[in-house]
Amino acid sequence: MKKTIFSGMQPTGVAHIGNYFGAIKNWVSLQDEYNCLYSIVDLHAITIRQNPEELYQNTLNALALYMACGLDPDKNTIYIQSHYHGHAELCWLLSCFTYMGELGRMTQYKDKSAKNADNINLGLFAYPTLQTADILLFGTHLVPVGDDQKQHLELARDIAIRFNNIYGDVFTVPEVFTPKTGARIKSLSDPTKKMSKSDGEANYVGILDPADVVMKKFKRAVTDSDTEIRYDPENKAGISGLLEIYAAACNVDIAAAQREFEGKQYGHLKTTVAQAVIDNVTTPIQTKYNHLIKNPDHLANIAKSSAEKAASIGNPVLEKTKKAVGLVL
Ligand code: AQP
Repeated sequence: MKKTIFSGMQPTGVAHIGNYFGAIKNWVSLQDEYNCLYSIVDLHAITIRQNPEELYQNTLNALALYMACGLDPDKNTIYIQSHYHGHAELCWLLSCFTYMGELGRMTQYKDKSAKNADNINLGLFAYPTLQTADILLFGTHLVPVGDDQKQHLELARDIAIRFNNIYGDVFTVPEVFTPKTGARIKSLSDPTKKMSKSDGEANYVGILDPADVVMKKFKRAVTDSDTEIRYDPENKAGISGLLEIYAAACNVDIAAAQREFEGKQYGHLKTTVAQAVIDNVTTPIQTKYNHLIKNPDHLANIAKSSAEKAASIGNPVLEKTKKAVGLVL
């Protein structure tokens, strides 16, 4: 029996190379070895106010993007989270086993509530409980995510263990998988922070950015006033961030990336990293994406049949959970 993977991405804007290196690229590499569910987590996206037309379009586009990145819909269950009610239902059950104190300690909640001070809603606070439900619903063994999600994954494990301690072996306790290179791709405008969709255009390179835009963004990347190309995240965050992107784009380790740029100038580093991203990531993905997006009926069919498949895997776990707490089925 293959083990199960669950992971997801929010359809908030177009995915960036951080989402790709931190998550999607690894999803692709794990798709043969595991039974994989990859979701477009639209219910998570609405914890921040979204433009409805944009959310709608971004959700459909994300499906094409997942496939353009190399996810095979015949091997993986690629679906839209809100198409399967099990997520919201299990979230409610698990919210009765999540403490306010633990949710209040989540770094993402603190960051996002600071950025959206006029809309600190219950959904934003409970986001990690919904994420826990997403994962536990499918008996997930492994969750491939970027570094920023590690804290949420620890909470998911705590909730699963807490529930199992009361009711017996209901949930599989998931493990987190983060890649050696690319687990936290840095912002180009503030390399002390992670690259993020919601921090402004200049900070991220979108997977669908045209080549000239990718080049321009890298040329403007914030570095330092020194001249040495050396991997030193503490003191040279910008240069180290660029070396990480290069290593992830070329599938080499950081030491090899650093050796390649010894004695070279910052300008050379920036354009070489940009070209590696264009050649190895954005251009090949865009070619496939532009083809897939022309056939919305095909995408809709995949979304529908995948949601049915997700339900067939999730429903038995949902029932087991309801039964455990004493709900009448
Ligand atoms: N900078 C990053 N480096 C590596 N991995 C990253 N991920 C996100 N940013 C980086 C990983 O991408 C997956 C999907 O993330 P998400 O869309 O669910 O939400 P997020 O983590 O909140 O991503 P953003 O870009 O920062 O979106 P906004 O700005 O909308 O909140 C996850 O596995 C994540 O770890």
